[in-house]
Amino acid sequence: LGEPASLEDAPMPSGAPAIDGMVDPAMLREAILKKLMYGVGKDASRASDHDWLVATILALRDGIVDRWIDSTRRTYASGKKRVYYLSLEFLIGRLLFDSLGNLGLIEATREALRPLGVDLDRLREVEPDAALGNGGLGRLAACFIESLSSLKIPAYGYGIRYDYGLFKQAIADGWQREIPEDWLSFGNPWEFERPEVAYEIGFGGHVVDEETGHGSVRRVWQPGEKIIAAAYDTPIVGWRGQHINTLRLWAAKAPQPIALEAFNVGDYVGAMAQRARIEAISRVLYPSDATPAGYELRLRQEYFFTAASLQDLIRRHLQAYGTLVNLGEKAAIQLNDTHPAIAVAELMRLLIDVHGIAYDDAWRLTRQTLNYTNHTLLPEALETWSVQLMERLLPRHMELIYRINWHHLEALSRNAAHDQDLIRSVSLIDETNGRRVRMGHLAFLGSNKVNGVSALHTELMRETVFEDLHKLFPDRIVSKTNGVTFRRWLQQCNPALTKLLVDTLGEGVLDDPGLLRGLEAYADKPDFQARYAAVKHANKEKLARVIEDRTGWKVDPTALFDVQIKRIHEYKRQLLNVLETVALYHAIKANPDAAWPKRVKIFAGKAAASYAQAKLIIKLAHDVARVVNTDPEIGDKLKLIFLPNYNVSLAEVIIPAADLSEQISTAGMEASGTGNMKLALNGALTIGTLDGANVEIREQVGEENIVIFGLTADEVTKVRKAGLSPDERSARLARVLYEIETGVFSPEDPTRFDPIIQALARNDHFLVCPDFDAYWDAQREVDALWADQDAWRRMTILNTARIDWFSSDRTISEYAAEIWNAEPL
Ligand code: B1N
Repeated sequence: LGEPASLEDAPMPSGAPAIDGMVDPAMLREAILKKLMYGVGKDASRASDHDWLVATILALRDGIVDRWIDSTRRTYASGKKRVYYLSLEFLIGRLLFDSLGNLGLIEATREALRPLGVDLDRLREVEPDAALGNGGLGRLAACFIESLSSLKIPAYGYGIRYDYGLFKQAIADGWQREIPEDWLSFGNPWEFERPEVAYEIGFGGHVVDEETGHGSVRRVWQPGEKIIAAAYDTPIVGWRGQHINTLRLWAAKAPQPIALEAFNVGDYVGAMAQRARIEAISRVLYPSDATPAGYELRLRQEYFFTAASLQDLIRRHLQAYGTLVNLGEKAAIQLNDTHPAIAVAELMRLLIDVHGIAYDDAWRLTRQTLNYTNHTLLPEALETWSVQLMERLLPRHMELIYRINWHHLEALSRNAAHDQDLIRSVSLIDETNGRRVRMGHLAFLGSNKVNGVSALHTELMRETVFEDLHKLFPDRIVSKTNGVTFRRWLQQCNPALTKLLVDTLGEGVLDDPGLLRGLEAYADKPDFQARYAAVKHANKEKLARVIEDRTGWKVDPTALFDVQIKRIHEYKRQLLNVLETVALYHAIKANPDAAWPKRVKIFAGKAAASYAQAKLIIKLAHDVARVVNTDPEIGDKLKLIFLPNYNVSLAEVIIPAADLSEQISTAGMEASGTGNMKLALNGALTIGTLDGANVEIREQVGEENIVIFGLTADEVTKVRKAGLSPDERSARLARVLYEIETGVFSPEDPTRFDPIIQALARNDHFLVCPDFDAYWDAQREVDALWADQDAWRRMTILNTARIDWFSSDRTISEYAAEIWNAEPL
């Protein structure tokens, strides 16, 4: 497809970067008005908020481009190693305040727009969320690319430019409905289409021997189908605008000749159908979180973006160095879960078949360059692809996987390991259930380092799914506890708390979260406590308005705001929380005059479109809410709220307003969690199990500043082995279940919740019942803590003070030092 020119080849800008002029509101206003006129084609008197938003972004983008090119040039000149983060998901959310905040232009932009009668905060709300991800894994990728820029590490994020992001959730009569998320319908002013950066991606066909002319033959893949991957670039601005990296997303396009050939023989409609089939690859994000999609289109998506990204980075490397022998020294590739794990075979294919490198050298280069992050141990979430499908779609890759497996198993037997069970367990091919390729094993073998996302999760990786591989390669698995970017999850979403922190600790706290530790000295000071509490109260008033607006329920902002916000999944145990709500309802009714603290239980989250049990839990929450929220005897003592359409922007409103953070997964099942970190940072107390990063949050904030309950991961394993008996339920839990089972909350359909009741009765895999009483007790402990408001404030201030380690800057610094061997510019 010719030599793709790109940003890297652009001429050096002359003079001072345009952005420096933007700190002057008058100049910025000029720039925005020009963009409105010539970029949007609108007159100021007729412009809508959306027109103003586009004009503002376009003006800002001009300033960004200068620095972007400058960053790219400095990267080239430095010769430093580049990091490539391959992820099928980037859950970015809105970008306006990310970029403005990091450039220090929020106030200047506000001033620029004000005389035009335009309110920046209104524009902020108009920007669509880029929801190119499902949940934690995709949001982590977004935090990581922001931290990579902030740390000035030369990096690219690579992913797919889905036309449709994660579906919008509507609630109709308590049931979830999915609505397409058409985020591009008004265009995307952030991105640059790069028609010159395009690669051919093959599928199907067959592999043939070709004479090399030196008396030997080589294997050549002749794909039956070719698709174009076209690049779209978005600048990712780092803190204080000092470095800007690129998020490069690929869109699938049909190559012209296919359509033309068919057109020439008269089949115009057939040609168009073919085109639609091809372009379906980047049409829509798979809406499953921690469960595999398993369909052919998913494998096509995975290979499509992986192959395009590898071709692109190899082209860049060759352009700079003219050879691939130093690929591992100049490029580090991070595989975000197994979704891009086909990279192991694709990189081998490119090195051997396209660049003529010998197998052993290619394997060494591959192993030097690739690294893999595992994000879940749920057995149903571990990706495998049937050998038959792989042979049909990626025949050369399947050959290479067999060869990699042969070398791997051969090395085993050379080391005198003839244990058939061991061989079966470490083989790349799972033979137990039809023949399937284990993508986790492939990623493990092809990587330099393999990491888990919290200390506990990493340990469980070593003990469970990768037990035998870990014994063979004991140095390969390392732990990299997740983190979140404080720019978005403190500075942007909670400006009032940020101001209080800056007033108290100085500006430096924006650059170095370690300075938050200075808050410990203020935790007991009544005037600081009062200011901290006032910030929280104002944030809760704002959330209360959103709740009324979106659900119609009125809530009291002085009540304890108890939040569980995350994907709906049985292992995350929203059900446990709903059951406790019912038990609390009973207790208040039985003793209405006791000193019950007012509590608002707030839920938000989407269920995978095909996950019936999760959707039923959403319905149960709504049915319980209908009874509890309208009971005059209960009043403000208890409210259950389900906020629809949880996304990044809604999280930015809920998190600063939360008092209590629910992190109650079955121990051993939540790999890390990242909402737990955001909530603690914003001054919510955690109620949680010893799971994922909760364990490390407890270590950091101190066990007196977190409420831990329930079975540990080890105990969960033991209880599951021993089996449960349903008659061990307390009277309190039995009554709750009895009422749900007999239709007290669903009189119009008394058997509605039978699937939930049966799941608990049959084997209760997620141990909702065995943990119920401990959870109830922990919640009553929370009631008691809340009753002493001074003590409560002290605890939450200490959470903010001691959460600094969970900055994604720390996480990325660790990846850079211990996995990538990459340095900042
Ligand atoms: O990744 C997050 C963790 O904080 C969460 O604990 C973990 O559940 C989450 C298949 C996944 N694991 N696996 C996925 C997402 C989409 C998909 O198609 C699996 N998401 C997680 C960040 O480490």
